[in-house]
Amino acid sequence: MKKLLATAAVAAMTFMPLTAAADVESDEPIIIVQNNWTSQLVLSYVVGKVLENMGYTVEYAPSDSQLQFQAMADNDMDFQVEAWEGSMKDAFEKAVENGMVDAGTHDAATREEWWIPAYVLETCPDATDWQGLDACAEQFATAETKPKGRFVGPPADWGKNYADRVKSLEMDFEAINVGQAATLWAELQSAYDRKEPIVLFNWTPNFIESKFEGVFVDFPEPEPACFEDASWGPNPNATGDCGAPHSGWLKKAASPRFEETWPGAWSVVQRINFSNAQIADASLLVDVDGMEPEEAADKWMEDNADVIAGWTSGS
Ligand code: TMO
Repeated sequence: MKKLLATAAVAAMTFMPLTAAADVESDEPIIIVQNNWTSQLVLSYVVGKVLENMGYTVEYAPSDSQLQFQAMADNDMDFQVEAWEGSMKDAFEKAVENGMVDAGTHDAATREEWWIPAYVLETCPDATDWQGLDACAEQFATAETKPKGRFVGPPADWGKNYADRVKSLEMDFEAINVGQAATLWAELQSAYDRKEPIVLFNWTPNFIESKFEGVFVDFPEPEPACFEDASWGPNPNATGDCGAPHSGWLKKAASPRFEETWPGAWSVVQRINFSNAQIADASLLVDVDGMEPEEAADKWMEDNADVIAGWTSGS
């Protein structure tokens, strides 16, 4: 019986990934941060599974997209795979000053901004620009907001207060935040089906671009002066009269203890580098194909085996 078990163990090991090894530097769990949008959840599992296949112990911890950075600076959490410039720049940079590690920038170019379906341009032709959109604000009014237009805003923990931007730009809109991402897409689907005007928070890369035709609304590009100097921007009397970057960064973040505690894992996470298509695919598997995030991670890993081999080789 003992011999049989030993044989089975050897056989099982033969089929384990080449990188599997019991001799990792530490068995202490690497705590991977999870947020509340789809690509982040899927890709967190991808990173976790890759590290587990190498023999590391991984735990997942949900966190607020703003508070997570200080938690990493404090070594309470260890890794975040998707930090977005448009919504997280300030919290990210503040945490770096406090010891959090900037673990590198992905190739992906990102945008997080007000977005309209293409049919909106039939009734509001200049809505690709914030002033053109504002001129048609009443088309977007609901019983709750009329005569102002409704901007369907993101969950409050995604960092930006769009009510402030509306005020700074003196727009005829009211920002109504949803509680979770799924509500954004439900609102979009229901408006889309009836071709009703809607303007909502959206981002790229995301599954939306493969399912709905639409465009981002251009606001003034942000510069530090927008938030410090009232005279900057379209409203000479207010700060915050600008939008999110039209092409923003996407970064990884890590705890200061990461590199010294798990050097092998560190060299892998440093090599992780997502393209726009890879991130959009991760969200598509869940939001269009209906998979659970963890199941989607397995499928993503299957589809991107060569990408993962690139991260793990040389470690
Ligand atoms: C942080 N997000 C990608 C949802 O804008």
